[in-house]
Amino acid sequence: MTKAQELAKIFLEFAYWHEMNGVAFKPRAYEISSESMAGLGDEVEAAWRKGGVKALKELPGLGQSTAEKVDEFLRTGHIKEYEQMKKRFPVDIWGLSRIEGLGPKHIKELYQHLKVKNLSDLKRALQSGKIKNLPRWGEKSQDKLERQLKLMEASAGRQLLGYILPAADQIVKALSKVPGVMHCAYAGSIRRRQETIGDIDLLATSKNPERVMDVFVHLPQVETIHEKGKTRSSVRLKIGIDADLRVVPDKVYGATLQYFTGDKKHNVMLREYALSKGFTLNEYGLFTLVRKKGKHEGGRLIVCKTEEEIYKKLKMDTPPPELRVGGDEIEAAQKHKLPNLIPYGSVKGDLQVQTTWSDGVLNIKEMAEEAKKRGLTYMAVTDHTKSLAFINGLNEKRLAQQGKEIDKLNKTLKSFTILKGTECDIHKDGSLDLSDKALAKLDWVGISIHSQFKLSRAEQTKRLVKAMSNPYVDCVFHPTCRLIGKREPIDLDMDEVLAAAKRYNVALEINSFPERSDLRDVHVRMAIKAGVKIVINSDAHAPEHFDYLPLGEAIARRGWATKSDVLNTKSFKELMARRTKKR
Ligand code: DGT
Ligand code: CA
Ligand code: CA
Ligand code: ZN
Repeated sequence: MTKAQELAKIFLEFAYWHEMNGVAFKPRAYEISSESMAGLGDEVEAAWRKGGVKALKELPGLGQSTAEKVDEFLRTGHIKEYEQMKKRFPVDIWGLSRIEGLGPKHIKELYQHLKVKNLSDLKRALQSGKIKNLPRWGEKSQDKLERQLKLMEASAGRQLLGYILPAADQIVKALSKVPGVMHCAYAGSIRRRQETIGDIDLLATSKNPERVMDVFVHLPQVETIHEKGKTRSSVRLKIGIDADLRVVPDKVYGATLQYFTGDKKHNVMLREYALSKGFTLNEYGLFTLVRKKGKHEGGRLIVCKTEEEIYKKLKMDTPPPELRVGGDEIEAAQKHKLPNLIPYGSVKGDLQVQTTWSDGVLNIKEMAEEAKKRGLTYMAVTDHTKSLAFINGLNEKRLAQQGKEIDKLNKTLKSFTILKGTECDIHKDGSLDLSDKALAKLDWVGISIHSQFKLSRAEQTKRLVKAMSNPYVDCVFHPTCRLIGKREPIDLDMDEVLAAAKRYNVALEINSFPERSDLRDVHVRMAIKAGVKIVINSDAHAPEHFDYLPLGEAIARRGWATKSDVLNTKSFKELMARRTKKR
């Protein structure tokens, strides 16, 4: 764990601890500090080095007492108050809290009654069937806990793209600087921007491979060395994932990059196709096929320094890595019918942003400034609504007050526009959490489900379609409500949802938040075929979350989306002009 990650863990444990003890306000404040530490990463220590407690207090999500704790931790490696808490309650709150639905009260009860301190104790308690006999728990809670634990374990060992990509970028940057290195890149599932990553596959070309290997295994990100060789090394990174590096001669770089980018199915299909064209393709390169005694064998190497040269030799276009899944991309590449994918950096405005009006860490003005700093030209403020009382969701009155604040801000901001929006909660019966009158005054209405995830497919679909039929709705946020490793998607008839989206002119969101990644790539492709527009949002609750937008663009690309399929690639004016909704 990095120091920032450790602080994120400590603050979350404090939040749970205070919640268990019925302390008011502190839990949420600590939770915000925790999220902020995780988001800021190395910036925390950098700020502290520059200006101590005072500089820490300037960071989003930190106050006097939390800033002092960060200072104590960075100075001494410990926090006294935390250690005292751990003595009184020696439970791995962090580990247990990763199970969706297991809140502070549950963790406390499991410890008090069954001495559950960590995940393996919990598994044992589940197997013994003791949990269902606890007061207020019962069969249903026990089943639910079992399901959630399985879901978490299924994703164990794989990590979210959003957390791995920055580390991979850093490593490629560091290795590219090593003298003698000509090319360096990551391949594998990261290059294809898959939603989760098993391991990091790195490639480099160099006249001096040993020097590259030396630098690689001694990078500050490395925890342990599994293996160090002349052309291949493998390490474990501190962020809990393995990374492999292969160093190859420059003349086979194209072939090696192609091979290790995969995916496996794409490679198998491509090799079959190559054979039919009189070539053989493997990780060492593209070779002409020669016939010896009736058998095919690899012959002369065809030098391909780039991937494009390989695909070109095979008389096809190069599918962007995001499309390489072993589906119809190879046929499309042969027919020169690959889509012109939406370029990274195309999103001009973020249409889902939370502020301190509900559960965000910055106020409207600060979020707008942060968005602008990142090159965006507009954003919609979409705080939650009153059904979500525990995070201070807005009622009609507060929404109107917020609108006035936004009007004032818009007068002062230059070349940036704030839209008055909402993330309006959808009730069980498909009605919305705000009155039509309130919705009519907004520029941007997003709706989303935050409860009743287990309804049958028919009921859930009916609920969402009814909500979409409200004339003021612009977009469905995180449509399937999935949380990777934590919550299964809700059961929807996607064809029916898409037909309704088309009928009511409602866009569907790609939520770029790493654990959401919702819609998924396959849904995006279905949506585009159905003529439904897509919106790519960060769902920012803190400024650094704006940096997730390229992850959403990656999902759009994996779903074959072009720029014109995505509404918020348009300027603010074009976006407003295109909307047909009456206001
Ligand atoms: P991951 O690591 O599970 O997230 O997924 P990948 O796709 O990065 O898979 P990985 O690391 O096992 O292998 C990297 C690439 O190497 C893979 O995408 C394609 C290529 N590759 C690995 N094994 C084979 C194989 O048996 N046959 C072929 N054709 N390609 C392979
Ligand atoms: Ca991999
Ligand atoms: Ca690998
Ligand atoms: Zn939401």
